[in-house]
Amino acid sequence: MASAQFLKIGITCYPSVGGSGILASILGEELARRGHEVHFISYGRPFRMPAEAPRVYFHPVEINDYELFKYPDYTLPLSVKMAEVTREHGLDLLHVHYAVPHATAAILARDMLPTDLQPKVVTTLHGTDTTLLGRDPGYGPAIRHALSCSDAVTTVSNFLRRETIRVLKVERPIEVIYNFFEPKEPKRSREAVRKALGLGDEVLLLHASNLRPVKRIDLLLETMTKIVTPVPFKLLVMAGGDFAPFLPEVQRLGLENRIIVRENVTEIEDYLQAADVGLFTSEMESFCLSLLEAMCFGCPSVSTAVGGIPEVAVHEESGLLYPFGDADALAAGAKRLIEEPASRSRLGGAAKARAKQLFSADAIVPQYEALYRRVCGSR
Ligand code: GMT
Repeated sequence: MASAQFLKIGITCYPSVGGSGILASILGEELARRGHEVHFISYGRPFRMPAEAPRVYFHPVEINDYELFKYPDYTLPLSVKMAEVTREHGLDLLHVHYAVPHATAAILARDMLPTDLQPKVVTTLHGTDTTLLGRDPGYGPAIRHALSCSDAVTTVSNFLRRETIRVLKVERPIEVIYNFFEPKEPKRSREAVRKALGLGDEVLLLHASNLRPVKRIDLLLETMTKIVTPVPFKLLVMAGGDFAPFLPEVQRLGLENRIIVRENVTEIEDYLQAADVGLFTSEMESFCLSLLEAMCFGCPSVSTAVGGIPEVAVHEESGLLYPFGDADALAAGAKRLIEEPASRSRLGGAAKARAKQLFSADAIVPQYEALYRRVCGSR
């Protein structure tokens, strides 16, 4: 068990490209930087987990594909690994990101251990664990149970807190701790990156997402077809996944010369600094980490005003927000920012200041530390 000042923290998340895994990775990195010991427990090394940082460890979960099982099981081996790591390293708490199946596994791990070794369990909901799976009768009751057995539950926006109470009928307290982003120094200059992308003086729009259906790439492409301006512009899609399935539609719409795709980029800062305007067309976002990442580089976004997005950027102040599905309005907003460098710089400057004030590591990580210390009580 850790000293009162520094804690031993297990973090479980999905290691693949996705907002919850990214947030969990950067949180782990920041906690270790502040002196805590951080143990990532997952089936793979989280995508943005720091390579060789002090006080950061990774414990892989082995998954067996027993013949008897039609579907491989992850929840039980995960819970066994969580219990094992807790016992061996004296973890104070398990912080799980995304409820399914991580919160259930953590509760089980805690129950497997003798009372004096039991870790506290903190569950952070990120979005579709409430907005999609929470509504599924095959998952909802299990999520609700895991939340009621957690020592603390957080959501990444007020929107998601309200939805969790409404959808899952949760009666226990839920704390909102916003996502954060701490940009690293870009490795290349803006000019070098733009040159490598084949750009001249085009205004560069940026869309970054994992391309899941909720991101509504169809609406993104439709919006692109509606931006009519004499100012040259292109769209860079930073795809967390395979963009190939969208290429036929890109061609059908005649957008092949307007769109540049980069898949599974790790040095995102290089590209963020090269972008001028973000473009996000999701039908649901509990927060939208990609929008925040753009804000950190003074890049204002044109976005749908869904879910928690209005808590991240404020319309006409630090971004432009329009109703979901309104491709005409989104295109008009993008056209305005393409044509008006002064508006870009005003909204971008405010976006950067807002990101620093509300969504930086210094603003957010102490909130998690305070929560951990509270649930760990006198430890
Ligand atoms: O992609 C993920 O890892 C999780 C995903 C989801 O669907 O739950 O993303 C959510 O978590 C991100 C980090 O907190 C948020 O920025 C995203 O807005 C949120 N996605 C949705 O709500 C659709």
